[in-house]
Amino acid sequence: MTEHAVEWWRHAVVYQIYPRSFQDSNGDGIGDLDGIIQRLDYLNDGTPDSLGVDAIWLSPTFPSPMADFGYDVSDYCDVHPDFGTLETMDRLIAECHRRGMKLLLDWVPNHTSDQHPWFLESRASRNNPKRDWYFWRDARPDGSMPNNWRSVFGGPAWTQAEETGQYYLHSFLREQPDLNWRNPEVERAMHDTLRFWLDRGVDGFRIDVMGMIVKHPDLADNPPNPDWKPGDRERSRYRSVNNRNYPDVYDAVKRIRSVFDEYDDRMAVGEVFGSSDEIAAFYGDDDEPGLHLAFNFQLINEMESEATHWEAQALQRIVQNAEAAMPRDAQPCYAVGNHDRSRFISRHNGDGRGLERARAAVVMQMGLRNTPFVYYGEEIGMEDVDIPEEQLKDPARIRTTGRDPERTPMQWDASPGRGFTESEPWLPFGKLERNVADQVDDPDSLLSLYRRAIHFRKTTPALLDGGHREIAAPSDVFAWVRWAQGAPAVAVAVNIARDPREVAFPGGGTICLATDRALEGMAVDRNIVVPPLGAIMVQQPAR
Ligand code: TEU
Ligand code: CA
Repeated sequence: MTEHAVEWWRHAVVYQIYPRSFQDSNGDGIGDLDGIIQRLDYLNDGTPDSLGVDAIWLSPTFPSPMADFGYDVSDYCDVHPDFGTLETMDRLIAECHRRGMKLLLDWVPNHTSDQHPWFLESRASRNNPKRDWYFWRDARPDGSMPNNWRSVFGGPAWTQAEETGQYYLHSFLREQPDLNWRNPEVERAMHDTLRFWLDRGVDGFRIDVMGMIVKHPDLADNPPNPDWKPGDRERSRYRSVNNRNYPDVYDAVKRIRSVFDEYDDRMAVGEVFGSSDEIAAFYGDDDEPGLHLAFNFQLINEMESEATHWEAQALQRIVQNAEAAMPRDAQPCYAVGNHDRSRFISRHNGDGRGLERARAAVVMQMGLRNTPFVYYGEEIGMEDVDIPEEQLKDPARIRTTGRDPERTPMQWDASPGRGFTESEPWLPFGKLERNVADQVDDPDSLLSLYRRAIHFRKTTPALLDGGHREIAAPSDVFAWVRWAQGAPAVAVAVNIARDPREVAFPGGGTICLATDRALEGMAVDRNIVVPPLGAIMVQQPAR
């Protein structure tokens, strides 16, 4: 135990809001900041009747032409008129703080919008003072693209501009030109955009594609991926060693961290990709800290494959690797859903039992040593919505339908506007029965399980600060124990099988949380049968 208070983000449960889809307050069919303010009591009213989350992360709220729904920023220091004004944001910050909640914004440092004044200047002429703020290159002598990098969204990462005939680099859409972080003026200007919000009282940021901001100094070609075969994703044709997690990126991350350290109690969580070791490196080292938290996407990525679909050995391996790679004092952060990925239930619904797996997943998420993030609507079991072709909005068709299915409006009740809007929503609604009003008073609902799980975590020292140790269990049960000095240990067992499984808890205890509420409060002697696809937590007597 350290003498100083534990940093808030170690104990927090963070709720991700996709602002367009949470609550519309002015009848234009688009969610906005005033709408979020109206719904804060749902998130945390200080009692166990509310969800009980400690912090909110808002996907981008800045002015943007919305080519990538806000991940194309045209002004880092203002609010998009669809969402409100700076004054509304100030009120949202104050309203969060009044309830003891933190507010995180979403910082997009890798690229701006092509409508950002910096880029408009940069593209105007070769000798423009902002020319070097982005990457401009001639075609190769044979007329081909400056290098072989591919856009994450498909196609080459280069587009030719009429003004000068040169190509500019965009790792995502052509409307999202990459900033040149090796230019100190860019770094300074971007650091200042963080200070702008930190000065206003924002508690931190989720940082978009953190690992791509610093590239190979000569933008060298990526080597071919020997495992790639025709039909695989185009972007994996080459190994992204020169534009993703390039070694110099970690120094830039440490300098970003130092901006956060100019303020008290702020937090940076990075969207990073790669192996457990690459993820761990974003936390910095003993000499210099990096990010406070870095997302680990392996629970999503690996569970997407049929072979490891909701599989105990895979879950165990991911957590084992993360625990082993983490630097001292670092806390993992497992992503289980976000605005880029299929909804959890839809990802695990091959046999129609996704909802049961979602119940087990929240017990797992709150039981693991990590800072849990909950994507809005997961707590009521929202699923991917099948959207007719002509209503699709996502320009990045990285899957056949893009990412619209997981971005549909929050369903507050069963009314025609679902309590979300008085008019037409910007994306269609999902299944009528998955809504807050229908679940809020039902003790067996998924929403009630989320509330119990979050509340139990909040009030249980072993879950907040305890270490992680695996325990022996049948091969299709993922089981571990969380333990802290002087506090009762908590053992967790997640049964992946569609049959009951018996698990031994040496020392026994009391079932304190279960996917099946009827089990809660039961004393455990030693062995307990965990229901099919179910999960339980057993609080053991203090040692
Ligand atoms: O995502 C980065 C990213 O690489 C993802 O797009 C991911 O590869 C893909 O969605 C997998 O399905 C971030 C944001 O989360 C995303 O919404 C943005 O579109 C992207 O950056 C560009 O800013
Ligand atoms: Ca609105």
